Amino acid sequence: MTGEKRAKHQRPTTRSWAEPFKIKMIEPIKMMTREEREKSIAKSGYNTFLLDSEDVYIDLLTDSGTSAMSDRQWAALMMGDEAYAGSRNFYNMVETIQEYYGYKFVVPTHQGRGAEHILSQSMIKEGDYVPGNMYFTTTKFHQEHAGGKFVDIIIDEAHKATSSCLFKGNVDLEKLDKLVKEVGADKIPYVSLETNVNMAGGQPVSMKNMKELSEYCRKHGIAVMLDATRAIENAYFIKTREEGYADRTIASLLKEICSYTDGATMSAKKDGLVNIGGFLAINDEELFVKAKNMVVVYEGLHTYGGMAGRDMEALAQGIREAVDYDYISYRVKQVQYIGEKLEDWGIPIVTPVGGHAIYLDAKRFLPHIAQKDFPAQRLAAALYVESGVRTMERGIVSAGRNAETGENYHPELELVRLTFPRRVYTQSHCDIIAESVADLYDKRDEIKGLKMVYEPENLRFFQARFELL
Ligand code: PLI
Repeated sequence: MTGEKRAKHQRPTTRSWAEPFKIKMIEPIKMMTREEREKSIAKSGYNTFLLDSEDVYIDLLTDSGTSAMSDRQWAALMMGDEAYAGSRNFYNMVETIQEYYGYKFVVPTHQGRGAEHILSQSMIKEGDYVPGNMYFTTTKFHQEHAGGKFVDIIIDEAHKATSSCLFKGNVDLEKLDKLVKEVGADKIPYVSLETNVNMAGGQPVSMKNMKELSEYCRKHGIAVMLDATRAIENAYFIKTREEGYADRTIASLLKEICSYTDGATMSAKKDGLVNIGGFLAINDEELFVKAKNMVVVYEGLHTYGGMAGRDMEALAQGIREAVDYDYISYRVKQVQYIGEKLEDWGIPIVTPVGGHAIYLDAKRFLPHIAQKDFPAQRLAAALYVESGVRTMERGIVSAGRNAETGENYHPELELVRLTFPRRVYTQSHCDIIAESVADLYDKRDEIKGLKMVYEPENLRFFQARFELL
């Protein structure tokens, strides 16, 4: 062996991690040519949401509904009781949610935004304020649709792309207190608390912060509603980063997180390891009755809420698997693995790396493109052309417009999200992804901006179209 060859295969100083599962079934993927990808992205209006999935090599658009289910979950599908009313799968799902999340009542929904809709309509009145630790697109939409005004109360550190803060998802209690003093607690139906804050880069909230928030809100008679979509990933960060929690199980941490809140909306398509499903879980019986009345109008009967019996059974099993330490530590470490590579290679990403995704910092990746020319949108399209890797814009397009003034929001963070489906891609895929980003970084000066040529009224990032400048 030559010295050069040996250097390529240096023995690592720490033991490698590996996927805690083996592959039983495969789904072939294909790589198109660069020219084909150029045509495909132009046809899709430079919006990765509009690409056909068949034209994608490695799909990092989202971790939502894209998980691989286990053999036990597939077996659970066969136990589906597809009764219109009172399916045994519903009761099994409810018992599992009660056991692991600890809430008293459960209203099933087809996915997270179904739960957000019902919660917002049940609790928010015209003219209310809904403080939250950074907005999420659908969550804020439903809060505003119900007549509320979202107020960002996340710590300032969350809006910085690079930071050494280990809990960038934390609520700034002073910001909350200022709002309470300004508008009065009776104008605040609840604080919207998201775990592993998606738009901040998958950043966790500390247990200490949740406890303090809960104490503050209970004192002022304000409810705390959790977005539990990635609460299990948050629990992993508490275990590994926050003092005093290292010996705790993920399940017990999840239950403690929920204990500081009065209810939760959940997109089961993430932590829940299923392809569809969600729920609203609450402790207040009056609110439960109201939500149950509403679910039958918008989602389906209160014992399925838009899910098939088999989906509810798969979710019950998925929750049990998601709190397994070996699974969740692999899940987060896979993301960290790519993050470390990119950081080592000097590629600008959001740090610390979060739980479900790597976020490229488009402002530093493409400093020559002004925010009005959609640098992150352009970067996502360019990465697809470079490598067939599909990602998503999380910047000025996703932020949308101020509903009152019609002006574009200009978020501090202009990001491209590389989101990892759970249990889908291997470490070799991770290597390809990191190398693709690095190759594109070398060519960054050639990339120019975009102009928007079609803008839908709501949640524009899903369907907006662009042309090259
Ligand atoms: O996509 P839904 O309707 O099941 O869930 C909406 C939703 C609510 N909260 C949070 C934090 C989310 O991340 C979320 C959906 N996220 C998507 C689709 C994503 O790609 O991140």
